[in-house]
Amino acid sequence: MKIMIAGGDGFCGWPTSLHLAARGHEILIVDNLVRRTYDEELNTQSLTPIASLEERVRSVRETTPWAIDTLIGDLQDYDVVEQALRSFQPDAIVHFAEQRSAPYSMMDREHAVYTQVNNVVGTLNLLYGIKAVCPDAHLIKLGTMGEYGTPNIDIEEGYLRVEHNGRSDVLPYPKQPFSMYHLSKVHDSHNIMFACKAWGLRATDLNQGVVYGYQTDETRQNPLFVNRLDYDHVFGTVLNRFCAQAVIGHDLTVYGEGGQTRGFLEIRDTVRCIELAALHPADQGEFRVFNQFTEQFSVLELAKRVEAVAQSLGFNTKIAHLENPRVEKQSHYYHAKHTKLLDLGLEPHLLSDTMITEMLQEAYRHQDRIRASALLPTITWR
Ligand code: UPG
Repeated sequence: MKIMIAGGDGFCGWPTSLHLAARGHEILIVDNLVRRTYDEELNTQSLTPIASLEERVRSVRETTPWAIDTLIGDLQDYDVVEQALRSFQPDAIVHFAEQRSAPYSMMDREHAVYTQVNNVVGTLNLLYGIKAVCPDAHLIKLGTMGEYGTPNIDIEEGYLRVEHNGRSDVLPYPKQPFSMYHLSKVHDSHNIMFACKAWGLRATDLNQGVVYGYQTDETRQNPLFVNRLDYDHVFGTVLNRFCAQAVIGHDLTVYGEGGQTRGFLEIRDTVRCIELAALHPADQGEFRVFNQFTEQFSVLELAKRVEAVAQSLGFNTKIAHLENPRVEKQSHYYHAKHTKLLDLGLEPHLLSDTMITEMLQEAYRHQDRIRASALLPTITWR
C-alpha cells in the first residue's frame, strides 16, 4: 500500500513509519518538524539522542530496502496537503500531525488557541484534500481515550445504544475530555464523522490510551533510527516519566492520590494497531472507532511497579504525592472496552518488569541528558 504518514517525525509517527515501511508499504512522511521546536521552546530534549528527519531517512535509504520519502510542510497550509495527496495518491493516510500534549494546551490562551487551530484546521484540510483528490483513501486518525473522560459507566468503542422515552438509537459516546488538547480531538472526531456521512469518506478514529516505551523492532536496528523519549512534565507520558525520575533519584511524581485510571499500551502495540487498521480499512461512508489500548492502570499502581523494579536494581526510589495540577477525578470507576483491535489480530505486549527494567537501564545510560528542572509540573489547569 501507499501510506502517507502526517506527523511521521514524532514519537508515534516515526516508529510507525519504520514499521510500515519494513512490511513493504511505500511511505510518504509529511511533517513540519514542529515537535522539535516545542523542545526548544520548553528548554528540554528527548532523553535519547535522536537524528534529524533528514538523517533518519537518509540512513533508511542507505541501510535498508524500505521506501520512505518526506515532504516538509504544515497541514494548516492547504496547498501542502493537496500537493502531498496529488503527488503521492495514497491508499491510506495516517494522521499523527497534531499538538498532542494536554499540559502544553493548558499553558495559556495562546497555547490553547494554537493547539485547537493547528489540530482542527489540519484535520479539516486533510478531509477536504481527501474529498478532492483521493476520496477512496482510508483516513486513520489518532484520537485519544481522553475524549471520553471518566464516566461512571462502561466506555464503549465510539458508540452507545441509548434508550430514551421509549425509543432507541446508537449515538456517539458522550465526550467529557480532560483538557483543551483532548477537546481538539473531540472536535476532530465530529468533523470526520460528518465528512464520512456527507461525502462518503472512510475513516478510523483510533482512540489511543497513554503510550509507554519508545523502542520497536525497527527503531533498534540502527542508532540513527532511535525514537524520541520524552520525560518532561509537558510531553512526557507518565510511565516514561517515572522511569526517568527513578534513575536520577527524583521522587516519582504522582499527581494527587494517584487513583486516576487510564488505558495504556506499549509503543510496539501502537505501530501494530495502525498496521491492522490499514490492512482492514473502514467501508466507504463509515466512521469507525477503535479504543487503542491494552491494559488499564491507576497512576499509583504504575508508580508502585516502577518503584519496586527500580529498588530491585539498587535505585533509592520513593513515591511523592504532589498537589494535582490538573482538574480530573482522582478516584473513580473506569472500565473501557477494547476488543475491536484484538478481533483484528492484535497480540498485546503487556507491561512486564522486564520492560520496566529495560526502560530504567536505557534512562540510566542517558541520565546526563535529563534536565531536573523539566520534571516538576508547573502548568496548572486552574
Ligand atoms: N500524571 C501523574 N504524574 C505525572 C504525569 C502524569 O500523576 O508525572 C497523571 C496525570 O494526572 C493523568 C495521567 O497521569 O491522570 C496520564 O497523564 P499523561 O501520561 O501525561 O497522559 P495524558 O495527558 O492523558 O496524554 C497522553 C498523550 C496524549 C494522548 C493521551 C492518551 O500525551 O497525546 O492523547 O495520553 O490518553
